[in-house]
Amino acid sequence: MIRPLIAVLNGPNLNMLGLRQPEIYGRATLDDVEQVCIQAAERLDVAIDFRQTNIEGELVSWIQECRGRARGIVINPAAYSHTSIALMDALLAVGLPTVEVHISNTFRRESFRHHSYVSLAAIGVMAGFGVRGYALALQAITDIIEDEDER
Ligand code: CA2
Repeated sequence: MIRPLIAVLNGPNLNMLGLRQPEIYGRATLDDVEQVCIQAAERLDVAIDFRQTNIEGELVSWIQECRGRARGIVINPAAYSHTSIALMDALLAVGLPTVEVHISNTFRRESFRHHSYVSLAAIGVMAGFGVRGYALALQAITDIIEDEDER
């Protein structure tokens, strides 16, 4: 059996994780986040394609490339969550089950972080669980893929 592919996409400044602001984002680096995802994927028997970019258009292209290739998307759009209609439109266009992840609890922070355009295209949001939110999101997407395959 071919393992279903889940894209794990990360937005701007997440390459700085672990280097600054540990009181908000913890001490894990982006490499550590990738390891969390690799271990979760092995446990769940899915494949992942883990990426990070600081460029909004690159995220849009990566989301579009998921069409016909991936079964689901886990995305931490970082600050683009709060600004990007383009990301929301791309996710709605591909129509894949999507879980939005935020390492911090955005609802306990500044009010401009309380709104996410991306949430309008997501099945659900994991916010505030630290980097383990990525593993929880992969679990949720895998459950959804299994439900789709049983239908
Ligand atoms: O909590 C999250 O995962 C966020 O998506 C992180 C974004 C922020 O804009 C969102 O509101 C919530 C920030 C990305 C990481 O930025 C860093 C900045 C300095 C040091 C380390 C990371």
